[in-house]
Amino acid sequence: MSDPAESAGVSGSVCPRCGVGCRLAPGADGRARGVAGPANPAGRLCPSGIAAYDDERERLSRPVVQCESERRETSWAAAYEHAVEQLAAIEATHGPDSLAFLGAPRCTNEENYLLGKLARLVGTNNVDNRARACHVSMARALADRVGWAATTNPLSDLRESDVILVAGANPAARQPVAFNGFVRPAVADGAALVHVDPVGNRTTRLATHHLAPRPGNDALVFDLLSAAIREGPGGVDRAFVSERTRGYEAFAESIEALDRERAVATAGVDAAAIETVAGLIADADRVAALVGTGIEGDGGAAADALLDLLLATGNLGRPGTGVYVLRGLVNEQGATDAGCVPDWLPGQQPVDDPAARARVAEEWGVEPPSEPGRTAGELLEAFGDDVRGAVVVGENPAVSKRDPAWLDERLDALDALVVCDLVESRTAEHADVVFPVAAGVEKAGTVTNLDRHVQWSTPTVDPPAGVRSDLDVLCELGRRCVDPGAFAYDDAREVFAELTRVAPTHAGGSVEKLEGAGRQWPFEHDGTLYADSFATADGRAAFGSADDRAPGMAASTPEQGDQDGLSLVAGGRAGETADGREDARLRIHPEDARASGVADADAVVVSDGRVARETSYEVTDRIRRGTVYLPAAAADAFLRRETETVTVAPATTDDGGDGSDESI
Ligand SMILES: Nc1nc2c(c(=O)[nH]1)N[C@H]1C(S)=C(S)[C@@H](COP(=O)(O)OP(=O)(O)OC[C@H]3O[C@@H](n4cnc5c(=O)[nH]c(N)nc54)[C@H](O)[C@@H]3O)O[C@H]1N2
Ligand SMILES: Nc1nc2c(c(=O)[nH]1)N[C@H]1C(S)=C(S)[C@@H](COP(=O)(O)OP(=O)(O)OC[C@H]3O[C@@H](n4cnc5c(=O)[nH]c(N)nc54)[C@H](O)[C@@H]3O)O[C@H]1N2
Ligand code: SF4
Ligand SMILES: [Mo]
Repeated sequence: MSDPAESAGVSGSVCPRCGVGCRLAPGADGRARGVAGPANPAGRLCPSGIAAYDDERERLSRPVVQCESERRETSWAAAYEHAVEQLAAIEATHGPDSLAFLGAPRCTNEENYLLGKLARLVGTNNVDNRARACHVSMARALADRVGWAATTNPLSDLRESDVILVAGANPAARQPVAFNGFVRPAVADGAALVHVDPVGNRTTRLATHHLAPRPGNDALVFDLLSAAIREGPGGVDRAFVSERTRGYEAFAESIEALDRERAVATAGVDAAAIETVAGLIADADRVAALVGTGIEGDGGAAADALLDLLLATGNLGRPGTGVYVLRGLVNEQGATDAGCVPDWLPGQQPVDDPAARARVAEEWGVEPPSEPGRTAGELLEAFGDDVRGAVVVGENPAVSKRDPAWLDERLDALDALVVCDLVESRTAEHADVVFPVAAGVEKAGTVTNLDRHVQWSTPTVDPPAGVRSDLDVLCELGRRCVDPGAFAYDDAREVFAELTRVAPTHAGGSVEKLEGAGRQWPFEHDGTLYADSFATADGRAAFGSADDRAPGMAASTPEQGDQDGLSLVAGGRAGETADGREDARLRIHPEDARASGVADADAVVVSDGRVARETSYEVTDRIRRGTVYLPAAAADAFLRRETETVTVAPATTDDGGDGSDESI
């Protein structure tokens, strides 16, 4: 495959390990070395990126099919035939909506685009990707109220911020190159760093202020800040509010009506600390917010309240302001932009928008279905019921906070499961056909990082003999399932060119124009979004209302969490220790440790009454009282059961202590 960007002087792959999008290439010792790019202008990498080429897992090199009870390797031709036969039979009997297409935050924009196109040409909008599980409420709040479901500003704008607010995230550990390259220098230059998180972590170490609310109460914190700012002089940006927004009066009334004393008690925050941070924001010229997965648990209230706070203070549309969605996976942003979602066509255009449908129809030759499809979660629930077949590309739904036995059952209930993966993943084990594919650093294409930079990634190592790219597999499935002409592409560049014609966000782009530094979409106005107007129907940003967020407060009495047990907060990812450095220790406040009688124990047992788990522990006053923290790997057993509170007790020495789940 020709590599058009090579001639434009672009080198290196985009790091496949997280959404920061650093560029890298193999170094002399086989480890990765950094190549300067928009996210790592100094060519830096974090330890995870340096290990980007070390994958110890055994790669698949030949397609695998399951026929009756026999599982065997086979030729590509036979595997395609088997997959297409099965999918076609399901479609013929049960209709296109009986199929699900799950992609691909680890794949390129072109691959995500093709997966969406395949689903829609088959006749269904049942296409979704994992990003929904990570940052959906912040992304959707941005889409609904200011225009685009994406980070508003370039990372480089953070150098101009006076206050950086980090909520529900640990970028010092999770997006380290972005944190060290853009947040740290801003703080060194005098910016205040406010960390809103019930648990102190590596990010808190650099913070100038730490607000540690009771989990799930960020909306109250942001509304309390808005209330305090409204009271003081000069905090509300009247000119911005009147020229650029709508709905301020109703928002102001709802803030006026907030029972602040009760809100402070419910959120469990210090009223004086709220006043201090409100003063900082009111006095600052430029405030930016960085948000992670920790604010996603309250149904979107925190995302809404944060946007209201930023809008009231005029902190959108200028360098140094805005919202950064700390996307987790390499192409989580791009999977959404390329249309791998059930309700949007490429370019974040609603599936029922006539103009978008016409644009797509002109390229595809047919109109996509107009009813939004089902989300990944809804599709999984329906596996074996009215969803009979699935194509899964670059994700592994069997790895999830859900009960693994339930997921195994759902996957087995399908009539056909087709999987593209590098390895025999837990999901691939259930598949009827597995296509072995190339990894991110082994293939060409574009990916979009957490600040909307679209970069061309060149292959920097050879894939194992015998594997193909997801792009090749999706083109072949498209040619066989739908229409040879609609999937006749020579390479990723041709697919990208089509994406630029279909998606308004990508209009005017070309691989050549991405050059070394990439480009932020919308390509026609890259840089800071909303400088002149918001991407809404009337060009104004919409305020929400604190009234819509009040039910949370009514439902809980202030001290409830503390009396019923300790609130469990989890972080990090399953399968690894929290930030690659810490072990799976429970963290607990000294007062809670004393009250639980564990101050001198060697280890503790964490229990929700039905499941118990033994861990080591750390007593620390950087976590709020009444809350305990467990890394995801250890917390999964509880999270799967939606446990919110746990008790902690000293471990007795004779109960095995192997750290495995035990029912009690
Ligand atoms: N229990 C538990 N579940 C979790 C989490 C947790 O902490 N605990 N975290 C959640 C979060 S934040 C996320 S983002 C998700 C992640 O969820 P997933 O992304 O679904 O999970 P993984 O198993 O990490 O990766 C998916 C698969 O993609 C394959 N892959 C990698 N690159 C490519 C490629 O280029 N092409 C193809 N076809 N395949 C590729 C990998 O081999 C792997 O099998 O998990 C969520 N689920
Ligand atoms: N090294 C490494 N880096 C990664 C990944 C990885 O696997 N390894 N995965 C990537 C992926 S897929 C993702 S999604 C990102 C995740 O990146 P983050 O979203 O930063 O993930 P966590 O480290 O789990 O941090 C979540 C934080 O939210 C806090 N929290 C929990 N509940 C609440 C609450 O109610 N309110 C507030 N304010 N905070 C709360 C937790 O205490 C925790 O500190 O990381 C990405 N980066
Ligand atoms: S910060 Fe993310 S993209 Fe950059 S090197 Fe580390 S893992 Fe890779
Ligand atoms: Mo994630």
